[in-house]
Order: sequence, then structure tokens, then C-alpha cells
Amino acid sequence: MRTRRRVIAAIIAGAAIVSALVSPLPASAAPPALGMVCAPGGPEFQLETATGSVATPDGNSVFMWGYKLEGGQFQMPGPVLCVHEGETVTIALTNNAISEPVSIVFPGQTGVTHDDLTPGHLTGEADPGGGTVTYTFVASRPGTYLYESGTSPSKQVQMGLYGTLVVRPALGEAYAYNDPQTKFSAEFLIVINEIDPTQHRRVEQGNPYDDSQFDDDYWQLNGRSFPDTIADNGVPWLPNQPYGSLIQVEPYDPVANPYPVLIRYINAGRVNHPFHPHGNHLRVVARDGQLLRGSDGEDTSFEDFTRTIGSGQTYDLLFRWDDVDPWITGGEPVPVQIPGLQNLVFKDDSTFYSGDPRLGEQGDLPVGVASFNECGEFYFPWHSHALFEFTNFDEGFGGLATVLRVDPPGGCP
Ligand SMILES: [Cu+2]
Repeated sequence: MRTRRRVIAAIIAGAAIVSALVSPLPASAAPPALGMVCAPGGPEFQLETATGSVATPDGNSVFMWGYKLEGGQFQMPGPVLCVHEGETVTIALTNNAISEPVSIVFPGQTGVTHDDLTPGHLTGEADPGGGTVTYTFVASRPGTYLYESGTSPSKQVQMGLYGTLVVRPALGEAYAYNDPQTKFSAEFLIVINEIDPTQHRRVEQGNPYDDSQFDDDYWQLNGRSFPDTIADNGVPWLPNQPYGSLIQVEPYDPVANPYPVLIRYINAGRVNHPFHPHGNHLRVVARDGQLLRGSDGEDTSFEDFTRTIGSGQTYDLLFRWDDVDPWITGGEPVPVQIPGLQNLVFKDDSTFYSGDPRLGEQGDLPVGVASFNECGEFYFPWHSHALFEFTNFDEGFGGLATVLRVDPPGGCP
């Protein structure tokens, strides 16, 4: 095990680094508001361990362990490492923050080597007090992958030592795999985990934890619980949770918008999670970084509604919105039948009608009336079908949920 303190380098570079790396992107580039955000620097990454906390929507905070970019700010989950097929990837890990050895394993990658000479371990480890280890592999297979601690994973992965590795195919950055059918117009990442706050508190206090007593109370998408999941990437009130999960699409159009969006699902947790959008199905094109193909090479992708993402699994899915009931622009008269009483549902002070969505009229809102509907866009839930996970510590709605936003053709003006 090599131990290398980087005090001198840190002192020299400290002032510059602090301002440059407080976000996962270079200071010169604001993160895109929505969608997956790749960390800078690939295919060579310098990661460090870190401790910190994540905010939950019910006003709590949970102590976490994590991987962060060297000199950067603590973040959950770890940085999204994007590389290209065929590149030699090196990932150096320095352990300044965690008082036990830590490591990284790369499920789905082959030929991973490391420079830790300690025998008998599954993978190379970085010792506490500034120990380092460097992993090297050739990114030979495009796809969506998890990276996570290979050391005491039921503790360390649960504490937050995980992140996403994306290998882009040789065909190009607009494709999920080396197949023209996997071309996409935008990509979204959904990394799922669950938290037992008791475990995190006991680890923070240095106390033992009985793993058989695991009892999850918080569930996260990209390190946030709903409704924080639908806030933009990099919002200032979630400084340690930079990644949002809102999925935004426009209707399919053979000319103006011919390609679906790519959804990358990853389950970094220990529990399987069933997850689904409302409003339309998804097409499952890959599992665990493997394009779905039969023995003769035939396309075995399939349409799917609820996808149960097993612990440690990844899926790549294409999502397309078909505008079967087109937007009406310019206030044309809408031939709407007034619904009969038998088609209405009454609950509390509200009336629900499952018929034509164009009911109502456009106009200026009265003074004092607010609306989150900016341009006639649609919103659908996208959530865990295990409804107890659709909560924050037993209070609904929360947890494993985000929102699908369908904008009118051409976007929201
Ligand atoms: Cu549902």
C-alpha cells in the first residue's frame, strides 16, 4: 500500500482549486439545468474520499461518505465519469477523509488493474490518512455502469461510496451503443439508493451497526429525495446534491424531433426498486451495459412500463412522447362535450374529469394567482411503484419520485 500525503501540493494549489472546483464542472461552464452532467477531466480522474451531509425535504440531514473530485466539494452521488470506448481510463483515489481502507470496483469492466501490492483483496485499497490507489482499464464496452466501493460494501456503498461510469460508443456521443437505433436527443441519469438513517448516525458516531437491522427511511434519485429531485442541477440550496432528475421531452416529430431521450437507470442500493413513468412506456435497450440482442443478433429490446431495477443493475431505456392529442395554438375553438355527471369524480373541493385535456380557456392569470404551468406543458409522475418508497420518512409524497415534463413542440417559449 502506498501512502502519499499531498500537503505541499495542496498548499500550493489550494487557493486556485477552491474556487475552480466547488462544482463538478469547470468554473467557466455552468451546468446544464437538466440532464446528465459529466465530470471534467476524463479519461483520467483524481478522486478523493469525503464526508458530508445530504439534505432531505423534511428538514433532516443525513451524514454520508462519498467520492469527490480532488480538491472539489463533497457531493452525492460521486462524480459522473464519462469516457469513450477504447480509451485507457485511470482513476486515482486518495483517502483523506475515511478512517478505514476504501476502494473502488468497476462492475462490467474487464482487465482492471491497480497499483496496490497488498495481497488477498478483491481490489486495491486506499488506506486512511492519505493512502492512494490508482485503477487502470481500457473502456472496451460502451454502456452505463456503476462504480462503487469493494470494501465492506454493505456499509461503505450504503454510506454513499458509489457513482456512475458512462462509456460512450465509438459510433458517437449521440448514441448509447454502437447501434444506430440507440441515437438519442438528450440523456438523463437516474441513480437510486436507499438510506437507513440509524446506520448513518451510528457510523458517524463510530459505533457498530447490526446489518440485519437495516431499515430504510429515505430513498434518493441522484442523491436527492422528492421533491428536491425536480430542482435543477446545481441549485444553491442543495450544495452537496448537484444532480437533478427531472426529465423533459418534446413530442415526437419525424422531422423536427425524431429521436427519443435516453434514460440511464442505476440501482446503487441493496434493495430492488420498481420504477415507472406515467403517460407512456419505455423501450428497454440494454441491461448491465449489454445491448439487448438475441443469439442471431436480432433486436430483443422491448417496451416496458414498470422496470424493476435489481440491486447493482443498470438499464438503458429510450423514451419517446407521441402527441396523440395535439396542442391547440392560437385559441381555436375546441369542440369539447360538457362531461356528464357519471364521468366526473369529486374529492374534497376538487372535480376530476378524465376526458379531453383541453378543457378550460387561456388568458391572463388574475393578480395574486400563481401557476407552475408556463406554456401548456404536461407533467407526469415518474416514481417507485413500491409506494412506501414514495415517501420521506413515512410522509408522502417524497423519496423515489421525479417528474416527466412534456413541452409543446418547439419548447416552452
Ligand atoms: Cu405510478
